Amino acid sequence: MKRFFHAIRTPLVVLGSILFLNCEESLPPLTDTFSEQIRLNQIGYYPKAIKKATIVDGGEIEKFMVVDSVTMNVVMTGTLSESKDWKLAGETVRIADFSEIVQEGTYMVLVPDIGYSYPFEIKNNVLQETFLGSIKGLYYQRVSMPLEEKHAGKWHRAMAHPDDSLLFHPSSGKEEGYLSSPGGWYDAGDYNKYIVNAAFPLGQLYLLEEEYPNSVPDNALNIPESGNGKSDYLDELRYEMDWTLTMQDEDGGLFHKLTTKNFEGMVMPNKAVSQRYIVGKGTTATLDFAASAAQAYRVFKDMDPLYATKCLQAAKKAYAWALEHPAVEFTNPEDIHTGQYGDANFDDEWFWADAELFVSTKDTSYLQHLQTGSMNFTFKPGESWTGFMRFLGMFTLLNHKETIPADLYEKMRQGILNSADALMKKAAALDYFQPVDDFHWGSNSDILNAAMIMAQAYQLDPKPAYLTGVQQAMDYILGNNAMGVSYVTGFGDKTPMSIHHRQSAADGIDEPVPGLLSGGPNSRLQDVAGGAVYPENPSPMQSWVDQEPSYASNEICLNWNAPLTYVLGFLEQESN
Ligand code: 9MR
Ligand code: 9MR
Repeated sequence: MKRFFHAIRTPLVVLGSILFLNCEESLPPLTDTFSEQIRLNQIGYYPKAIKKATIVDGGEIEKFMVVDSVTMNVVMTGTLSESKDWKLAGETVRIADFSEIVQEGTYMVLVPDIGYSYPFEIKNNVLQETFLGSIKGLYYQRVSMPLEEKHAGKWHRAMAHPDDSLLFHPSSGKEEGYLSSPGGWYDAGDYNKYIVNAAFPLGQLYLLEEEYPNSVPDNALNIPESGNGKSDYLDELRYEMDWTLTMQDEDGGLFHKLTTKNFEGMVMPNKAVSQRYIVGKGTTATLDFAASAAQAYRVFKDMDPLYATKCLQAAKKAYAWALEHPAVEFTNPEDIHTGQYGDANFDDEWFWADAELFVSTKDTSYLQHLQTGSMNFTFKPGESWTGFMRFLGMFTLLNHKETIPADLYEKMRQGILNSADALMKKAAALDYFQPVDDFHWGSNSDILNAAMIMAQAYQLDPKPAYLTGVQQAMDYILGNNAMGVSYVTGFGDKTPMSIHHRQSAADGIDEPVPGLLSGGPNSRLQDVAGGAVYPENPSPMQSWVDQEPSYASNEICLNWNAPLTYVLGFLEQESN
């Protein structure tokens, strides 16, 4: 990056803090090039938040400044921390702490001999646009309808995948007939639809609505339903919920997925026309659906009581099927090669379904069933849809304290606080102040799921440290990380441009569809086989490439966007 002369300034002591007398000519000129050695939240910080930037390879440099990017006044001069060797990041860094700046504005961190950081804001509601953008990202995943220019802008696209007459694959247990199963969101960079990974993100998204009702009003998102007098958030979630309802068989069980036999090429949705099938039926899909549909009852009951009741009935019917089929594992049939979303352990799905159905129905048989199982409060990176569901069940029970026995409440409360404390301890010791030490496929979602636990702890016991833990996890996602990238497409100065997302790859538009979270560094590098090219032996936190073939590090996915939305929504409610 651009180097410049080290200007000599006269120190001046003002109100106990050392400022440098600022003559405009003494600041290095601002060019178009910002330093990639300065990592920070590229969107910005809440006034009261802890605010840190990471300076990579700064050598012996000890000072930093914060400059108001409008007036070019130096508003703070500070001392960098001691240098640290970060193993996960594979970097030597110093930290610039500028938490003392609470005045709203747009700023840059300036490090002599290194340069300026990207400009960022300090203000209340600093993440509101990113929050709304992450929900709009889901709109862009809509199946079975055209995205019109007035809602989708330059990412408008034609109708595709009506999904109204699908063949049953033998694994579904059906031999003849067709299923109509339109709508919902594409799972990820691929065009298939998977019940496990529809119900799980819905669960995370419903949680936000239950905790902070109507935080996204009508007309906030510019989606087709905007102007109907109802929350745009609920309109968007219902688009997915409606689809999952169609995947329930008459006997109550849920088909596992709606998919082609092989992944389609990197083409637009309307060019991806291979035959789609209804595949499999199993216990995880059925219980996950039961849980999310029971939640849907509570979320939709004021807006549309009839719809809410329909969801609850479907949930009970699914649960009844699961009681008859308590451990039917799904694995891909021989001729099906798309996402498996498999899981041989059903405990967390049972726990989640029991919790949601109990809270929605007050029927104590669900609670009794739940109490026969054990509870595991230890967060494990990489578990995602194979385990994180149990936390969703706990969050719901904790949010309905009055409905559960006091000892169960206390046990879970303590468990979540302990779990959050363990995560905070990790975050304090780990690179970039985030709580994950093992980087799997979708690591960004692990960081956000861990942040959900800290957010829950903050709701149970509002210690500022928990809020800081959540904020710093978001700082990581939005640019304070070992790639210096804000991982949300379109939000930040340096964002993923070549995501593994079929529409974004095929639409001829430079910018990818916005509001989508890249999976993030993944030390397993499974996509080398698919053509991704990494630097030699990347560190775990640098195992990410902005390349379209990198499905193991740079795809997008519903269960990654959902905790992004949850955490952004939480921060917008709690940080101002
Ligand atoms: O595009 C597919 C992506 O959505 C999946 O997450 C990923 C892993 O299942 O697989 C991708 O498809 C690749 C396939 O597995 C191997 N051949 C190359 C495909 C992508 O170009
Ligand atoms: O997130 C999933 C990851 O944990 C698995 O290792 C990977 C390969 O099976 O699949 C990922 O999920 C993909 C799914 O199978 C198909 N749609 C895209 C998902 C995100 O890459």
